[in-house]
Amino acid sequence: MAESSTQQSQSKKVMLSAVQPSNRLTLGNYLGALKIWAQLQKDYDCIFFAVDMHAITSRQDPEELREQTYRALATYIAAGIDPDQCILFAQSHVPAHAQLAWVLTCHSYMGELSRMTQFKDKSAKQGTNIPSGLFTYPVLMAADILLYQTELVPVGEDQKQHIELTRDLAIRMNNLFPKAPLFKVPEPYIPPVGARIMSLQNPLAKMSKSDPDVNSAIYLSDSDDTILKKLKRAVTDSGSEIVWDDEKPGIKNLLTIQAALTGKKVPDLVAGYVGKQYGHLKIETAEICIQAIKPIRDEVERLTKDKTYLTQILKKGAQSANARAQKTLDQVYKNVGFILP
Ligand code: ATP
Ligand code: LTN
Repeated sequence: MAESSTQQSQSKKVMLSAVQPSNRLTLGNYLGALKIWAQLQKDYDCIFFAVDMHAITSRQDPEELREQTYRALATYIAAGIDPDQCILFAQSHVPAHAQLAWVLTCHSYMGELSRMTQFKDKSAKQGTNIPSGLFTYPVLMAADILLYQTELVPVGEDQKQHIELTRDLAIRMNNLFPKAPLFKVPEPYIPPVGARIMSLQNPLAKMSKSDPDVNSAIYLSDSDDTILKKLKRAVTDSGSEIVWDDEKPGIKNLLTIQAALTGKKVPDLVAGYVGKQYGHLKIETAEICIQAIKPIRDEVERLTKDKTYLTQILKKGAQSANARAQKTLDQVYKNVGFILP
């Protein structure tokens, strides 16, 4: 970070968030996370990273993971995150994340971790040998957040429960060591529109970058043609009227995508579709997606080729992040009774 922005950042609240580089990012990641980060970045001291350590809770191809980590970083920048104003890095470059995670693991309970719906969903898909990292994943996420005295965490709806757990752990640790609070207690920021974009193939399930059905998600790397094809094939509902109705989750999803991308209100969008068919809605949604995604896709392609530039950003980010994280970690180590080296 430039000197002036470092000084400026000291008076601002910390906003922090992250995405797993487990595949190419989706429209859901953009609307639930990246777009919001870019909108809020000016008002906060911002920290964004790629959680490569979270990604290995499911099996990853090593070369692919490295490439997706660069790509995630490039996508942040292409989506409008300013690398001169924000700290950008890879989670594995800051050892304090794993170090604090261990201390928090020793203060978290099996019961509370067993209640995490993401663990239940993902472990159900894993079969018999469930990695224990999948179980302790939310504790690593809590460490990510608490290390930087974060006040605001912009995330999609699915992460709300993990932020609740993070708050519980922060309060528990602060109460255990009451001389001086160790951690700020963070708040989630869940966007009012676009916090839960649904799968195009099953509008009752979340759009997810690790869904094996590539037609279920729009990736930010998809060509214009692919976006159009995927939206034409999107599963819609019985009937033919375009209305906002719980009985029509497929239609609701397309209207939500339009509302989140254009800033228009759902009732205004619905009013424009009186007398029109599902086909119109699909094609117009595709056009809106293409317009939003094309510039991001082109910029990601350009940036991912420039590894020198991305490496430089990662190095600078890791330096700033390590310095800030170490301060919190030292306090925690001191409080739990470790001899500081
Ligand atoms: P995976 O399938 O690998 O678990 P994911 O697509 O669910 O990945 P994450 O890396 O877990 O994405 O999430 C990154 C951010 O994107 C989080 O803030 C998450 O809440 C948000 N997000 C993920 N999917 C959606 C979605 N369908 N709609 C809105 N926000 C989403
Ligand atoms: N668990 C999140 C990714 C994540 C995260 C974080 C988000 C890891 N650490 C810290 C916000 C803040 C997910 O799966 N979406």
